[in-house]
Amino acid sequence: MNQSVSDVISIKPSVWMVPQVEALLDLPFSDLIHRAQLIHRQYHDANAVQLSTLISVKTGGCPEDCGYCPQAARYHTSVEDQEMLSLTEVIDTARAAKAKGASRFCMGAAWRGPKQRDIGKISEMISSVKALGLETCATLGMLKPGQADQLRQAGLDYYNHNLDTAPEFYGEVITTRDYQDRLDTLDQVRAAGMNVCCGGIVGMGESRQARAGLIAQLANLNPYPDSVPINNLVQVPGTPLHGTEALDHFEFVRTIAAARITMPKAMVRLSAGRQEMSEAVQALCFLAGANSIFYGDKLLTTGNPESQRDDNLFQKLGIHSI
Ligand code: SAM
Ligand code: DTB
Ligand code: SF4
Repeated sequence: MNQSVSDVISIKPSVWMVPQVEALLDLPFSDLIHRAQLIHRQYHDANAVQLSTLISVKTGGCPEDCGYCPQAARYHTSVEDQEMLSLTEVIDTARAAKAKGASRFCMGAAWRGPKQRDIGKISEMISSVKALGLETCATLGMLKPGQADQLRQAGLDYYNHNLDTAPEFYGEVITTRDYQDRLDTLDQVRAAGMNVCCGGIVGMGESRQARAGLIAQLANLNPYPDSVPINNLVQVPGTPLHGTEALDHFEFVRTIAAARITMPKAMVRLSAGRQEMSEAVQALCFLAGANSIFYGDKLLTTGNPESQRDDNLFQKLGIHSI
């Protein structure tokens, strides 16, 4: 082993500097996967993958300008706006997800943040889903003071709010809210006693250094997130990022491995973009330490592998769901 590889392998910093994460991403692929596997097996059942099902409870018409997002009102995509779903629709979908084996149900809304009048309806959804025996998660945008506590009281277990990318690349993607806004929402979620689900998107034209920057930001949150979704950009016609050069899949796998190494106890979620990945690439992601997926044939507005295909893949790989 050469000097730089052994240096990287021996480091377990409490604060991750961007060059240290970049050094991980630069490792020979097999060394990186080996390192990720060692950590993964120390903290997790290497053959267990957690299943979360998503539902979009309010779709499209969002005032924000996230360059990847088909739900932003200002971009002309094929997504049709949909006002808030009824409580019954949400409960029926959650019941079906549980029957198929999902353990967590995540409700997403295309908002900059919830208005106070929305919180009541969302709270009913959360408590009804929780009553089915599912873990609850919501992703509703930025939270105002007090809202995290209300969601927690309704029974919310996880709040998803992504940093999306490295600070230096962020302005290329989103201008209507800044990085600090996101960090503030995460602080409120943590202070309310909820689990933090926070990750990002790769394949948006960022550099490897920027991917390292994202991972370092996540790993340096104190404490680091309980759940870390790594999304590969789903390119949607009409969004500014449509047409971006696709990220090489090995680079995606490397990003998963870096997340696993820097955030050993977190659930690392192989998130958006699975429909464009072969089974072999997904297997590499599990090998690199991914231990959670979105399960069900739809993400929020875009496609996801059918659950039967995931069941088959798990069977081939000897993976059991949790
Ligand atoms: N509107 C809320 C917000 O942005 O905070 C919650 C929903 S938003 C759709 C949740 C996350 O989905 C985004 O932060 C982003 O990371 C991810 N996402 C959205 N569109 C995506 C796409 N086309 N490809 C990959 N990930 C995407
Ligand atoms: C996350 O990080 N990825 C999920 C979930 N959190 C809410 C959303 C992916 C959305 C992909 C594009 C769409 O389906 O609209
Ligand atoms: Fe709106 Fe969320 Fe899409 Fe950004 S990611 S445009 S905030 S729905």
